[in-house]
Amino acid sequence: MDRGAMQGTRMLLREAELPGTRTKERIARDLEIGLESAWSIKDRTIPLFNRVGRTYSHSGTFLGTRFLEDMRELGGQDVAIVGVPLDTGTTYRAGTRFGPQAMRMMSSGASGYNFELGVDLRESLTIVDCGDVNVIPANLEKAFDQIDKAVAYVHERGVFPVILGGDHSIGYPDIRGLAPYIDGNIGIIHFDRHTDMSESSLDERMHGSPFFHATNIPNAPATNLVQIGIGGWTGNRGGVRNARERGATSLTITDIDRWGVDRIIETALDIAWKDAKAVFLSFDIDSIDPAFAPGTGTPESGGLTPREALRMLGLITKEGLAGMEVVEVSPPYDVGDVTSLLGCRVILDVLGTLVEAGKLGHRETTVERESRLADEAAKAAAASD
Ligand SMILES: [Mn+2]
Repeated sequence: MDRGAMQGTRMLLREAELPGTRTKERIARDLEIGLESAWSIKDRTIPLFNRVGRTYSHSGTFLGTRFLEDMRELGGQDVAIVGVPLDTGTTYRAGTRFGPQAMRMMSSGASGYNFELGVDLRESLTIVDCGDVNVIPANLEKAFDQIDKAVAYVHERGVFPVILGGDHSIGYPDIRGLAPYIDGNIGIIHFDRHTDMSESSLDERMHGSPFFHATNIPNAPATNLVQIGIGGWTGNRGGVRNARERGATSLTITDIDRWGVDRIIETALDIAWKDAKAVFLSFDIDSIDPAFAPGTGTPESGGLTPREALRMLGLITKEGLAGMEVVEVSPPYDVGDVTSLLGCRVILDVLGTLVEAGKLGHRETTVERESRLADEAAKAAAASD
């Protein structure tokens, strides 16, 4: 057979004849608006933020907010949604790379208004969705560099980050990106069934390691780390030893049952805020009982109920936060999207509480409301004349 007569041979040659101009232009544009990657990324055509669109376009943006295509425009908004579609830090069941997209999709059912809080997020906050960080799934350290740089950029621009995970390994770069912007110590309030404080798992810094490495950061001491919901049969003794030796605080479900939510959170806040300038919230969805949140990689029975967790979040958030992450939502294991829905609920409740407590965005004061109503009445009167 003549090799040249084969379509395969002809098409190998044809590819070289196809133009690449538009592709080159798109890459150049994406780099400009998606910003330069971290130093460790060898392929310099990969931008820091994924601009291609494939990660969010199937699911829409979080709460239908504006997609901030040009990251140079970040600044002046209240909240930046940042997706981190990573699951190669999992040690058991993967799938959390689909977490950001699933939470964005489930957020589309929310109006932004909450009856119990009396808050309308769309009126009080300017939220932008920054799309996803370009993570490097085959190299967690490079992924951490990307996440750290992306999160640092959001803090540098003075915007409150809401990080959609992703497995819990991202907790380390999320805090590493925040630490330089806090003029003092950072407290961490961490909901989880696991301490996530092993130095490594399977020889790498995986999703069981974020708080070992985060608390090595000089202004994020373990003495300001409070872990809520620890227990069950999937934990790791190395992590427990590190938590003990470093002086982290563990609170169990039994503690919550015995002392009650209000007293437990009072204690948690005292410890997290002791001589600290800011508190970061790390919410692992596996802290919730798998009856309510089955879509996660390392489920552990006997966890928190959503009502307990939401009440605790309300009390914690009232004191203010410097950023938050929701991690370990794993849609392939989910049932009826209930886990993604709960992940969204956690975010919405935190944002609503921050607004209600006057810690973020703008809540209309009584004086402002009266003057707005007077303005509106005057306009209506003028229109009817
Ligand atoms: Mn965790």
